[in-house]
Amino acid sequence: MAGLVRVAPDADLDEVVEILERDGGVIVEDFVDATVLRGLWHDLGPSLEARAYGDDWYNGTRTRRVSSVFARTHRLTPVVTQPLYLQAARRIMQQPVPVWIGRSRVEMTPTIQISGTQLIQIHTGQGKQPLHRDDALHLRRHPGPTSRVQLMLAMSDFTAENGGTLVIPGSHHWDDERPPRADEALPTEMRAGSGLIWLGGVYHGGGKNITDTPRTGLTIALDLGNLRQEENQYLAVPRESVLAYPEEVRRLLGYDRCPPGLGWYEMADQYLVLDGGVPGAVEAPAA
Ligand SMILES: O=C(O)CCC(=O)C(=O)O
Repeated sequence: MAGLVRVAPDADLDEVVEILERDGGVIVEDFVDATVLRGLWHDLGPSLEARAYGDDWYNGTRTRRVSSVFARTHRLTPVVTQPLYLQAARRIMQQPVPVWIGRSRVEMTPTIQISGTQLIQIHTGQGKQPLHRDDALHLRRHPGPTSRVQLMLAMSDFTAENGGTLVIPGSHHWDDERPPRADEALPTEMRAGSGLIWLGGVYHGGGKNITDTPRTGLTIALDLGNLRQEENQYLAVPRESVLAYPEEVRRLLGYDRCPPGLGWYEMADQYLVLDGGVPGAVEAPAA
């Protein structure tokens, strides 16, 4: 089976969407530049160093994981808004849905949102993670519409030997009766700064690290806005960290109303909470 296609960061969006829909994944070389990568290591490296290994077979007992990533660094705008990632996610997931309101037929387009975020550092001796589909979180049936488009940014080089993410290209087309086999999965090999984008229905998993250096990746999932976030961003990212990001990212963090009307607060768009407050919002009763 052929490995995933590699594209340049300025590749044509139509072409990338076509590859993603066909193969379920794509590797974007030089997804971010060296300055962005250095900044991320500066902010996030210490949290990884301080973190103990996981203690279960799924998350790995020689793997360090750190979440709440948008609270730990304010340098993620160029990552989550990288045009091939964000625009491909929008094109694939933001499909209009027809809705009747009385005798009017209205097309409603869902939002998308940041769902799970994690730094994943696979150390020497970590074995393969079981292959899985991340949209299992949404209890999706397959094949079917995509509810997640995910990124793995290589914070260090990814190789076949150090645990580069294992992916089964095309497996998002399989039905729910076909289990993944280890010999169908291919390792993702990419330089630090490159990114793997894949669809939620694709079987994948962390690889085995038989080298003497860790492999570090930063993963961000974009999900349909009408689903529950995997990681609760309202708890994970304090208001001051949300405000450190531009409007587009704030909305992606969950401060956006998904049509026709999910997530409102005091019957208003929840974004107003960040933008001067919501008129008439409840105040705590006096003690
Ligand atoms: O670390 C990786 O390469 C993939 C990890 C993964 O798929 C997971 O933890 O669910």
